[in-house]
Amino acid sequence: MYATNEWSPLKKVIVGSATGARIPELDTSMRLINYADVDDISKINVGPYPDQVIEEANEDLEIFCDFLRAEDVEVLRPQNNTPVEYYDYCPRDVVFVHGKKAIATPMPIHARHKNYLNIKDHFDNLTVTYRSKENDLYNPGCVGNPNQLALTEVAASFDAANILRANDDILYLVSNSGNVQGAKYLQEQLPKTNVKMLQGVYSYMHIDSTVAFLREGLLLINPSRIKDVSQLPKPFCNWDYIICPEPQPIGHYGTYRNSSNWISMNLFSVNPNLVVVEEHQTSLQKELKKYNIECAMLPMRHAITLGGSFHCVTIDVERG
Ligand code: DAV
Repeated sequence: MYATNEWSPLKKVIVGSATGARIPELDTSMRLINYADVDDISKINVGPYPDQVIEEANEDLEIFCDFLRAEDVEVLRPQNNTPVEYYDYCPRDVVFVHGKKAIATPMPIHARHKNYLNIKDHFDNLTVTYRSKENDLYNPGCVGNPNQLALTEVAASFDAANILRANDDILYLVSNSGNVQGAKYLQEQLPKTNVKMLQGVYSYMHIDSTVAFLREGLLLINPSRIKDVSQLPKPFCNWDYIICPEPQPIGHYGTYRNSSNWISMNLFSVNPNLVVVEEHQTSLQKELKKYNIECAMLPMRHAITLGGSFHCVTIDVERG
């Protein structure tokens, strides 16, 4: 049996690639999903990321792959079959894996609708979900207003990075990158699993800089977004929790910025006692040590520039 959680011993993983990474034209979906918190979009760089960013990000990804191989993990990489309209840096966003089931999710950004093509051959049986391109899927009122989400409910729409797995239970963040219809669709796909929605804590992209699962009954929370664990649905509100220490800022390249400093907590579990953490996050390392969790401290220089650290740049294809 394949494990269906975030922490069981890792056997096989896809690690992303920065090659070809670019920022697409700001159509409605890009404008509202990625930049709802930006008033003036005239300064957003469109086009390929600078060569330096791509080269350094790829160097750090190679170091990460070598580390994983030394831990006896089989490492797969995106193929270069399809031109990259956005990026292959964060496969986590693109395909949701639950045991032997893999779902290419209905991603809200149009430029990512074909993102799964460069990793599809790594799955035996990939379900590709219908993705709406209708304008009424998007809510222009979200700009500058985190209380209004970017997605309406006319169709299921979500990035796989809005989800965390804990065996029989799944935590699904409702935010600009995942709507309630998306959680319902996921529940239909996984009838034996309880899909629990997390709402009203973080409006922007993805769950994995807000909550991390470390092992059965233990999670890490971002105290700037989750003021009290009672905000989490059952059973997670009853788990033990670690409050993530303040991030150590690592900066970003020029005006390219795709995440908050809380990408510091975007860690990736090799097993319940070993996680990979960005190398400057020593306060987090100390905190995890108290729970017998060792941190492999590795570089990820463009985590903020490109909007992803070790959880984002992976898909754990097999754990057990
Ligand atoms: O905290 O800015 C990071 C997105 C990670 N996939 C943040 C969201």
